[in-house]
Amino acid sequence: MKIGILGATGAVGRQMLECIAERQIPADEIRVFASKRSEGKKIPFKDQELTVEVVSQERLNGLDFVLGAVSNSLSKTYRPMVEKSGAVYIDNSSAFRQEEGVPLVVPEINGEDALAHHGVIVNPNCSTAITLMALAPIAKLSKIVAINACTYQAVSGAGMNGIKELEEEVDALAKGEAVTPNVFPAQIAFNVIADIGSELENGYTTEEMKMQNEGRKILHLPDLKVTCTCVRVPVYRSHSISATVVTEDHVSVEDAKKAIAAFAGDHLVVDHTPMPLENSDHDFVQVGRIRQDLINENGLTLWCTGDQIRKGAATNAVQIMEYLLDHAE
Ligand code: A2P
Ligand code: 11C
Repeated sequence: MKIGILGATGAVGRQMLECIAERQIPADEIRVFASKRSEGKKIPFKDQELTVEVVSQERLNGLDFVLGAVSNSLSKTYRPMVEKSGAVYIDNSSAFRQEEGVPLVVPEINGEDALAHHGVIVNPNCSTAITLMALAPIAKLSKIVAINACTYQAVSGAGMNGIKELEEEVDALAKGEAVTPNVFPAQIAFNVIADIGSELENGYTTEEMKMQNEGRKILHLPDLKVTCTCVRVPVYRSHSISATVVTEDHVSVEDAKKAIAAFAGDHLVVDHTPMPLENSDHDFVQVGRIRQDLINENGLTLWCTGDQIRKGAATNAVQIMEYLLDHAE
């Protein structure tokens, strides 16, 4: 089996390689791709070193799976080449998430959707994936009608440059120097910024609307209503989400806890407040502070956190590949 990774030098691409090694995916060959700047660079993988290549049709040909960890525009450029190669493309960008016939998959929730693919399968937005891991078990008890969420998103959600910007700002401020934001719209060190994505006509941002648009597709709930505020926080890894979920029928806190604890995957209900530092670089999503909502009789409010580079991106993509391999005829 041969796997290619687009954007293998980036935050998500590197993590994909680690996940492939950790999960012992039986790969005979892995080809790693990045920009011209990185051509020839070596990336460690198990006991080998992989050499970074630039993307070409010839180098994609012969691959069985291509995992994408590049921007929307690059993903749009490379998709036809991957399709021509015959490989299944598992993309992490948001370019094709709403396209009819392209499954949008969190394997624990709607893995079977992946089997209906026509060559392209996509990973959800990271906050959406983490939130839905916490809420999907509740959907088994009663239909979810609405979600009200506020996210606390780590800087690595913006890639390697996001991590670098926070590091550099903390360093500069400690020395009393001024900072000039570049990746984020304002200084992120010692600050929070409720501005992720670009603003739409309804006043919400593209990032905020993903929770509704992608939630509808993954949960198969076309009428799901979501109000979301996305906030960048000075955390390196792991997104946190405060969510209120409104169900058709009343679900008790006890029943919700039991359903979450019984849910597939390395899911964890904790009796303390989960924190990003606890699950940074882990695959599990933590859920805590599950309580009766005080506004909605049929509402539950909870707090969940998970590593968005892993479960929100790389691990999820590798799990989709595993799911296809496990269900291959
Ligand atoms: P490079 O390291 O050579 O710039 P991140 O989101 O963490 O910044 O990662 C983005 C990824 O996309 C990196 O691996 C980056 O490679 C890769 N990339 C950027 N431009 C291209 C390109 N033209 N072709 C393929 N990969 C690219
Ligand atoms: C962030 N969640 O933290 C974004 C990055 O829909 O895949 C990923 C955007 C997406 O900035």
